[in-house]
Amino acid sequence: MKVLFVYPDIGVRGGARSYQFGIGLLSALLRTRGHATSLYYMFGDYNPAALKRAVAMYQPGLIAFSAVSPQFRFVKQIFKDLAPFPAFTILGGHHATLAPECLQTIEGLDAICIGEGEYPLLELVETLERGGEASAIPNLWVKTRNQGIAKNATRPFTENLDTLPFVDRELFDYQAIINSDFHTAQFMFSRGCPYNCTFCSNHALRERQDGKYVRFRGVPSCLAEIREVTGRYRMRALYFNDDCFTTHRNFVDEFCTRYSEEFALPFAINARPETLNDDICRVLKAAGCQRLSIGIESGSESFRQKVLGRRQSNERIVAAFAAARRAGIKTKSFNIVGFPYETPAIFQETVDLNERIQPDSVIIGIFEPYPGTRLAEICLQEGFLPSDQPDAWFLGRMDTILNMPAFPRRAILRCFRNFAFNVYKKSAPLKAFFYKAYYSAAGERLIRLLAPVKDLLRRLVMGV
Ligand code: B12
Ligand code: SF4
Repeated sequence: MKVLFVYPDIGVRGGARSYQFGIGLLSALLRTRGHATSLYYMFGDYNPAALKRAVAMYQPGLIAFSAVSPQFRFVKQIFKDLAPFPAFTILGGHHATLAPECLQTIEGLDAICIGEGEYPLLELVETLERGGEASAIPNLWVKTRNQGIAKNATRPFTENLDTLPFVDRELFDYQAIINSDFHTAQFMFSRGCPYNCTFCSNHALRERQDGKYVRFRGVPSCLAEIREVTGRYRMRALYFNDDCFTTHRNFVDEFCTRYSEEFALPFAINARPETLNDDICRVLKAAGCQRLSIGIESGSESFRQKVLGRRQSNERIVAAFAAARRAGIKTKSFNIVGFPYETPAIFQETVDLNERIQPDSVIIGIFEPYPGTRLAEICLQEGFLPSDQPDAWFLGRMDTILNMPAFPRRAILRCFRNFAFNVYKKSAPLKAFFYKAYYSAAGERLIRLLAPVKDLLRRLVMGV
């Protein structure tokens, strides 16, 4: 059967193209079973006419949408503008998994998939191909002829990730993605995260299926994929986009030893502070790790523990950044402003902690309530949200939808715009001014204008 994937990536800050690992895996598995796949990547602006042409030209037997919550409203719009489609339609990804009731809100959408989609999608394709009934496939919610919805239970998480094929990068214009992302190729070697931060989707995803949630691929499989990708595309660096690459020390040791025997490309990873010390940083550096992205999220120890579910002291965070610096690895901190119950005074502690640590670069976003998360529930209970319909909750992490008298919108925006400037204004005024422009109201236009020299700017500001 011919399957057309649709990946909306509309209006996302920065204008870089992105790769979607979920679609990459689904496509790879379908292809190994002899099915044909194609992709309509809706990048930049919303353009339904071009999708209509793509459907007419490709004539798929199945149209498979993938969307995170902030992109769901575009999927809805696509159906308003183009339905009925001449094929069975299904939506998967984080939004369908965490807010499955969304199926009812789209006329013309036939089904949604909850959780990992490889085997549910394969089963759907094979069922449709032989003219069978799709309503009993585990993980799928399917609209029935009598206006009802068949809600099937989920199967367990795929236990051994090595049994899955490598992601299909050919489906996307993968070289263009590398080029637009600082000449970096991205990989994911694991699924799940052992922590339970209340603002992140992980704790909600873990509850959607049974079985082991945190899984890593074996090192030989990771290296084989790197070998294949570096052999096929041009790049200057790699980014291992796992939620926490350093979750298992054994994995890090084995990976680093074998990676450095074979590859010379620098790489970057994400890590939790409590997994970092001098020893692991030395191992990472020796293998080529050039940057560590570490979540601080909030600089207030008590707020982090009580509201965000992150039990770690400020001293542990400071020690993690210091260990990376001693090893010669650049650092980047992730921060959020506008959490429920946050106040300007609590946020000031985030500025203070970053000022003390002086990461090589910082990034900040405005809190968004992702469906199914504890913090989204709290926002609803406390009346911080204007409606209970998630479609309206997302503003690209650059504005807030929350109505909190103790931290009004204008104050949140001010904190967001000035955060990085305040972190660096004493230690690195030039960097501080660059960040001021980057996070200003005109920042998005500036980013696009400076796109041709963004590599140079990144080296100047971040050192990598
Ligand atoms: C890598 C990543 C990115 C990358 C790649 C984008 C992408 N869409 O994958 C980049 C950096 C570009 C990115 C950007 C954004 N991201 Co992001 N990202 C991640 C991350 C770390 C991993 C996702 C991943 O690759 N997982 C592995 C793959 C294999 O799993 P998967 O994508 O979920 O796909 C599986 C299933 O969902 C399902 N499935 C998926 N699609 C479909 C379709 C069909 C038809 C079927 C049947 C099944 C199916 O089957 C797949 C295979 O099992 C997650 C956190 C996490 N650990 O999940 C956040 C996450 C997905 N991102 C998130 C967000 C909010 C964003 C942004 C909106 C942020 C922003 N404002 O800029 C953008 C949106 C970009 C976009 N258009 O999608 C949120 C989404 C929350 C939510 N409820 O929707 C997450 C969960 C992080 C969080 N805060 O909790 N992201
Ligand atoms: S450590 Fe990061 S990825 Fe893991 S649950 Fe917390 S925010 Fe999510």
